Amino acid sequence: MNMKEKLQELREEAVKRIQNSDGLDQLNEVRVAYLGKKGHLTAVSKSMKDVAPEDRPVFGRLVNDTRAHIEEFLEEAKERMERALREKQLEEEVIDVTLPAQKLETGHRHPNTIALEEVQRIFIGMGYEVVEGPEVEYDAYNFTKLNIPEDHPAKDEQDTFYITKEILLRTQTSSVQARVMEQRKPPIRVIAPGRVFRSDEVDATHSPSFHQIEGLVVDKNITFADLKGTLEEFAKQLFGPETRTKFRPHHFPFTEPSAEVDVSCFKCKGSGCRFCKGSGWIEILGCGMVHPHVLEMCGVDAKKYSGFAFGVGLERIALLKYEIDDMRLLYENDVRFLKQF
Ligand code: 2NL
Repeated sequence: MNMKEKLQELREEAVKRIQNSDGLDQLNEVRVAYLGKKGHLTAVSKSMKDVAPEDRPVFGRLVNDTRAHIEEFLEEAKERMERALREKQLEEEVIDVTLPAQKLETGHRHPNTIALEEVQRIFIGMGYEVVEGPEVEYDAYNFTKLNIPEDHPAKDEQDTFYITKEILLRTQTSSVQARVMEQRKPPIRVIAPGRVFRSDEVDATHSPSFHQIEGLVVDKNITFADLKGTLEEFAKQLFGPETRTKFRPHHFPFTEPSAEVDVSCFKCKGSGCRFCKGSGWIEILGCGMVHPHVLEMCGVDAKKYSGFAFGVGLERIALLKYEIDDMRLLYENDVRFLKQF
């Protein structure tokens, strides 16, 4: 067989194998077998030395033509296979835009949060600042500086979560206000919202962990009239403009005089209903003029300054405002419940 016939044969063989190739890997095998360093065509071109010098240009051209022809076929086959692969992929990855979308489950603000934001809005509007403090607190800030003596029943281990003799989970956010009085000079106008802890059994109106918002004003010439006007305005903004308030004398160790505040029932307007248990009044908070001894223990000159303070239960406000009859519902965080407010 002469060289020309040999090349012709190689070329036909290669084309046949290209046409029979199944996939890019097989195609590459053909390329290596014919065009590779140890391939058939390379072997043929190495036999150039056996060709008569005058025939070498013709032979050389023939080898190059054969190589080009095989390369062209390979390239064509490669493109065809890649196109087929892409088409198959596109077909498999079709997105049905008419399918219903996956629903995004969003949460809902907790009734406590809604009530807190409402109370904050009211007091910020009256020029108050919102302050926070630690939930793990010194006995000194939680009790001693607030005029709660060693033998006071509130300090009983039955009621309070002690960590050590001096450190406990705060039972009221007054501890934050005691810290504020120590750190700042009057005028002071703050509310302190936060979580408090008491060793209480869980029932419809009690929980070992709940939330309080306490307020404190200290300045020159602060009187009970300021306290009364402030809390009346608060009640009107929270429960509606026709709300009336009633201050009943009470006792707290940290205030003197002290009072509890009732608001006229916002359901029956005071005529008596199931909601206010027939009395026409609903108790909402405790308050009083800061005891001079408390001012002094917190570093405030009681001869120069006076102040008032108050405390409300956040859960109590949320239960009343949204007419929820069991506090435990507030802690279950069932989104079907939360979404109602
Ligand atoms: C309630 C009502 C109250 C205060 C909290 C307070 C804070 C300081 C000084 C004086 Cl730093 N008083 N807070 C005053 C009156 C009532 O809470 O029902 N508490 C059990």
